[in-house]
Amino acid sequence: MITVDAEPAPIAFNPRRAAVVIIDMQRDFLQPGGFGESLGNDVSLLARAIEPCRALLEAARRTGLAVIHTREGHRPDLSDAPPAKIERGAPSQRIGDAGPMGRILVRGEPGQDIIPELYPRVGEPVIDKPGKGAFYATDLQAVLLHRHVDVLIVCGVTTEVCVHTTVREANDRGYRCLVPGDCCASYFPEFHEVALRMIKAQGGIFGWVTDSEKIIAALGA
Ligand code: C5J
Repeated sequence: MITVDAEPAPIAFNPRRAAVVIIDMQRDFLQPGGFGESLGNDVSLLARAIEPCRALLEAARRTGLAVIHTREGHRPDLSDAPPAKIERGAPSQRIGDAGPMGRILVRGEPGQDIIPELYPRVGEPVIDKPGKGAFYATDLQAVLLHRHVDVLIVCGVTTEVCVHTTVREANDRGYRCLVPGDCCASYFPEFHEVALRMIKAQGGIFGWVTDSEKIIAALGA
């Protein structure tokens, strides 16, 4: 067992039953010319999460913690992309349109892949998800079940969208979620702050919040 200093309280768990889940650290969200920028966002705001995620990923790999990556994206024929999602907002380019990194948010395109700094290693599951939550229309729950995982360390982007949705989905399924705030980022810094506060409020209504250094220290990495 290890204990991680967190809010609203320290959390103790067996690291053999924990997984680091890295949400959507994709070019489409973090680099110019992708989905994030097409929605009018300053994608440079997400870069702050890369180095803490890299350090945590390295510690997890070194200590044998399970690592799972997710990617938001759709089938090339867009048959799994709800028209309401494609039509939403006033983006300069829509899902499926050709951009400088390939078709926006389409599986198999360079833009939909994970940034090189955090690229998955062989044996680390990559969950392709059509929605914001990593459980919706994916086999994530089966992957966790077969690895006997009951604690999720949830990192990635964006804090209030795909990280939050996944934490909520996981919480309802009985997983304990620990969120290192420095491993998450948002195009809206105020949403990032409030999203973290929402997780740990009311005695940890959705989970626990900490930072990467505290997890790395507890792992003894
Ligand atoms: C968004 C995500 N923000 N990965 N996706 O559309 O948070």
